[in-house]
Amino acid sequence: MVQIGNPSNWLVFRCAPTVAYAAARMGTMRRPSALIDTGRYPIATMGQRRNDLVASVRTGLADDGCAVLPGFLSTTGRRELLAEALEREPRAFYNPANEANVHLGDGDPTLPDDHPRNRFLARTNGFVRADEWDDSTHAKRLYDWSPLKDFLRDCLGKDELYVYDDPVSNMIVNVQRTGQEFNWHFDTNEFTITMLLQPADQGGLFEYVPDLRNPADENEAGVSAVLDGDRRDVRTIDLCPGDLQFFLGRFSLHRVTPNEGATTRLLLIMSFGESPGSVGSVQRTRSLYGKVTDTHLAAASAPVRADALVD
Ligand SMILES: O=C(O)CCC(=O)C(=O)O
Repeated sequence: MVQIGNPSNWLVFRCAPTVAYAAARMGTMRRPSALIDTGRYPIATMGQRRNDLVASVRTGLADDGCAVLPGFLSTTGRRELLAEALEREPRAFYNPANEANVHLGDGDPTLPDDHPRNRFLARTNGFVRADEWDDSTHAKRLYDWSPLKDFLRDCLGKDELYVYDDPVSNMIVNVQRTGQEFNWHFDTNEFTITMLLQPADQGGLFEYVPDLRNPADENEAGVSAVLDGDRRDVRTIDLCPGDLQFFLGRFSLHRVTPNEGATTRLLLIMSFGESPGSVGSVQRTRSLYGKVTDTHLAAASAPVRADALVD
């Protein structure tokens, strides 16, 4: 974590109540840079300040698999991105099954009942799909903005970074209304950035266990321990609106606790990968987003993954 400083206290205090932005749009299309507080985060300008930012994120990711840049979005960015999310939130998809395992996938009848693959936990959140945003939206323009991708690539120390190729889930909003939660799980894509647009008044906290699995080891015993309530390695973050969070969700088990307040929690998620062509599995995509495309069906026979982990 970048900004927290004191690893013995992973629960960051809840931010002051934010202005409840009206959904009214400004009617003006902003440059992507206007959505970012570039005074504080000059990500598009090469130089020492950018280098320092990159170094601080790298340290957070190396130490904890997670880093936060507080107040990354400008006031305009928070307003515009929240307005777009609020407009689409009524069309979020909720899976009536209301439960999922850590792979957000099917169980396996050949494995014991207490194997992580066969342990299903409450998952009641919804998602606004990527195809709800066309290329003219602020969120999509920011996702496709090269200086942001270049900054992320440098923060990750990668030679190249690709927008996650999944047309249904590469840029989504996690919607958690009162009482809703997102169970412990791993991600398919290697790397995600999130931007909190509207927090829960109570609850709705992001929790994670860094590096619980790695490309060579699913660490089923470690996963089972967390599911059984072992909180020794659990870290909790209470994000503020406009914060940018870097997260290596393929290896760190993570969840969002139930929203215990009256305000719907809305979080924008942008996913990236080290290799092109990776998309979610047909089962997982249908279950989470209620839809698959020809791209998912075509990729099913030869999935592109950087490792052999269960999705
Ligand atoms: O809503 C969040 O903070 C986390 C979303 C999440 O778990 C994910 O993107 O996999």
